[in-house]
Amino acid sequence: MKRLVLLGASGSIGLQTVDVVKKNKDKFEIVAFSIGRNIEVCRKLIEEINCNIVCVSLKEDALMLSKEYPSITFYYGDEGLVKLAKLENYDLLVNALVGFVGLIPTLNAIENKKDVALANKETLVVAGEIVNKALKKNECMLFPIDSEHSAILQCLLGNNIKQVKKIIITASGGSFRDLSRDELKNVSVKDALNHPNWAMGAKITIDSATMMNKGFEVIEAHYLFDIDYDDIEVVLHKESYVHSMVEYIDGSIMAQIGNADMRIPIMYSLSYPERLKFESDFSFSQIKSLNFKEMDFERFPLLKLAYDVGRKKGNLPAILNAANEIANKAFRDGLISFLEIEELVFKAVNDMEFIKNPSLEELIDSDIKTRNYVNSLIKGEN
Ligand code: MN3
Repeated sequence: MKRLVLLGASGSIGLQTVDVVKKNKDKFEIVAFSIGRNIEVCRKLIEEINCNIVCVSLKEDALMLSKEYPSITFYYGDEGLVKLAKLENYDLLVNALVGFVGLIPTLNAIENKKDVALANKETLVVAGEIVNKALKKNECMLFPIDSEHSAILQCLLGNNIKQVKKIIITASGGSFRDLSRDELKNVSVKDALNHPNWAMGAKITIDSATMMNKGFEVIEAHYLFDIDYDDIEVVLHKESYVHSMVEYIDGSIMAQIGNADMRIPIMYSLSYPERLKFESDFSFSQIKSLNFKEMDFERFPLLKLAYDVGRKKGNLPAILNAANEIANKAFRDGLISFLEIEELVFKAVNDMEFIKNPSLEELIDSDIKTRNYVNSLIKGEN
C-alpha cells in the first residue's frame, strides 16, 4: 500500500489522481489532500477519500469545515501545504498545484525524504538546480506527471543516457495552432480555452496556446534528465498520440504512444516502475495519419525565449514564470489581449535585475518583484 499526500486535489490532475486511486484501492491510499476554495468539491472529496487531514486556502473555510467534520484536522494557506508535505505517515507527494506556489511544498517533501510525483512543472522551471540538489542530498526520486516527460522517462528505461543523441518533445500546437500571428490579435479567452486534444486546467490551456507551456517543458526536461538544451528539440505533432521521443547515437528513436489521457502518466508516476491495468481504447487502425512539423520560433516566440532563459539560468526562469503567471491570469480575466501575454513576459525578462546564482530566498524575491512589476504594467503605472 502506497500512502499519498495529494496537493491540488480539485484541479484537473488532482481529480484524475483521485480517480486513479479509487480504481486501485488495493494499491494506493490518500492520507491527506489540499484543495483551494472550492468547498463543494472539498466536501465531496472528504466523503470519497477517507483521510483525516485536509488543507484549504482560507482560514475561515478551515474553521467552518472543522465544525462540520470534527474528526478531521484542517490546515489552511501556504503554511498548510508545507504541513502536509512535512507529514510523517506517507510515501509519495503528488504535487498537482499550479504555479510557483508548488515549489516550497515540493522542497519540504524532499527534505522530509519523500518521493514526489510532479505535475507542477513550474517547480522545476523556477528552481531546477535547487530541487535537483535536494533530491540528491536526500536520495529521493522525482516522477514526472507531465505526459511528455513521462514518455521520455519510459523511452530512456534500459538505455544508457550517455548514448542519447537528442530528446524530441512533441507539441500539439494548442488552441490557435492554425492561426497566423496576425489572426491572433483578436482571439477570445473562450477560444483559447478550447484545446483540440487535451482536457486540462485553464492556466495550462492558455500556456499551450502561447507555447509557454512547451517552453517550460523544455526547461523541465533539461532538469529532469540532465540533457543539454542543444539536444532538446520540439516538434509540432497535432494528433497528440506520440507523447515524446528519444533518439540515440545509433539512429534508433524510441517513442511512447497512446491516447491523450492524463491518467496514463499519472498512473505511471504513482506505480513506477510497475504498470497498472487500465482500459484504453487506442487503436492504430483508427488513426488516419500522424503528422510532424518543424517548430516555427517566429510564430511562437515564447518557446524561443524559454530556450534562451533556460540557457542563461540564474533567476531568469523564475522571472519568466512569474511574468507568465500574471499575464496568463490577466488575459483570462479579460484585462489584456492574447498577444499582450507575450509582450509582458518579454518585457519582464528584459527589465528585471539578473542574478547569476540565486539562493532560494532570492528566487522567491524575484518572483514577488516580477509579479509586482507585471501587475504595474497591466495597470498602466509603468
Ligand atoms: Mn505536457
